[in-house]
Amino acid sequence: MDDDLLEFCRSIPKIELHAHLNGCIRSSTFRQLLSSSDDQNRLDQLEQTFAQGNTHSRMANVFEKFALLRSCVTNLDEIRRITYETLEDFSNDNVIYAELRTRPRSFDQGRIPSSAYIETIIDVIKQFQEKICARLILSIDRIQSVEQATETFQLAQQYRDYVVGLDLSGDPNVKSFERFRSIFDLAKQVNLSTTIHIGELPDEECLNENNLILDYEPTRLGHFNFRTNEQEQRVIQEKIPLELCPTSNLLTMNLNDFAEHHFNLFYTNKHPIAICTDDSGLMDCCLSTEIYNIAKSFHLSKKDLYEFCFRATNLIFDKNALKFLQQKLEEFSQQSNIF
Ligand code: 6MZ
Repeated sequence: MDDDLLEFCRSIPKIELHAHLNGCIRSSTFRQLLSSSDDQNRLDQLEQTFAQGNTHSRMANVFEKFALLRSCVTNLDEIRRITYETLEDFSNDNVIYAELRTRPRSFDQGRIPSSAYIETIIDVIKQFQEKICARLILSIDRIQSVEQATETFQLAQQYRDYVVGLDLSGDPNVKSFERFRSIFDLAKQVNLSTTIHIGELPDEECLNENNLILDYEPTRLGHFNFRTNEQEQRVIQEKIPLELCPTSNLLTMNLNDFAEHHFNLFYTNKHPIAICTDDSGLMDCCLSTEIYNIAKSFHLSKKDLYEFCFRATNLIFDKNALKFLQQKLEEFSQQSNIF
């Protein structure tokens, strides 16, 4: 391991643009929240069998873990804790700006509404504001109804001070972008940025859905693991920014090495890219090492990395934070003598 490069990746001020809040849960916290031994055993089993499968079964495994996680997070205190620990972990890793995404949820059969869920997260974001500038992206889950998704859009409007975007995520087996298209159109009308998970499975239906997503022209795209050459060229020509999550992509795509990751293809085309963690807790990764692994695999120098991180700041949804982030990076470059 190149310690000097790793230290550089740790110390450079970073931005995180693709992090699912509940997926960031520390594994120790996840274990504590699992109440029954049956659930503990199920988690053990899922962890043991993950690596055996192909992309489809790995995805199924990950989504079973998400279902287990969802069932054991049952109140606002737990969400407060997960948000607190997530921001603490990012801030300790020198992440200075983070867009956390989450699907709003109610607890206690609706007695605690989704607005309380969002307010709890915003409370913690405020507590951390001296250490890290955090914003929210609200996620529509592919399995939800149009009514539920409309409620999420309305919540995004209600909390615009902190909510900076709308996301589509969830089990990629469910091809539902078309169903939600009208809501994403509304988002455009009110200048709410959008990011859509695209190309997560190697199948025909997924490739077909990619076209519908590209026709919509979202502000950013997540993953883009599986795509046709035509779709690839379209994204490059239209300069639609990509959120790439190396460890998560490597695991779900079943790649042997970071060197097989599609980062380089887009990087060499000077495409706008952000390196992100996706689910730092569940995937057991952090942003510094994600950046380090990519730098190592594709022979990026410190100067390349600095320029890459600087360019990525242009992709944030809360443009008010741009100046502050770029200043932090400039201060860092002056102190670290990379040029
Ligand atoms: C698609 C993903 C994902 O919303 O409860 N999520 N959706 N692809 C992925 N790549 C592996 N990783 C996470 O965070 C957890 C939820 O984020 C989505 C899933 O719907 C998961 O249940 P929140 O905070």
